Amino acid sequence: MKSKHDFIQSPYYPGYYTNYIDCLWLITVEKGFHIRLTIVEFNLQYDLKCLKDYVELRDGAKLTDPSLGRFCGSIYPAFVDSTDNEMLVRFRTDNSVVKTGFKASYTSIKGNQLTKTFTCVVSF
Ligand SMILES: [Ca+2]
Repeated sequence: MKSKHDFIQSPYYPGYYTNYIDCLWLITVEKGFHIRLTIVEFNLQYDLKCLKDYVELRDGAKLTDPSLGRFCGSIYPAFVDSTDNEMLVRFRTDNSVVKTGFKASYTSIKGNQLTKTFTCVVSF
């Protein structure tokens, strides 16, 4: 069984990654748990549609599973949660311009712990 807390990072991190990378990480946690991926550092080549260098997260084990987002440049969410107990992370780079890449941690969360409640009251 995998540990419940671990890191993934781009090749050579914190050094510069290389061109023509296509990395896949399949994160699996115990059934009945979800995955929360938290990005710690993120510095990729930027382009408007994230077609050059990018990290894309899939809500499942396959590249055809729904995307949880594609990120590049230095714009990324605080964390991303999977629906079930698998998440596929893909890191691709094109043929030019390299940066320091990314580091992310993930943890498993019991189903009902993902539920968030939020209340906001504005008084004048
Ligand atoms: Ca590039």
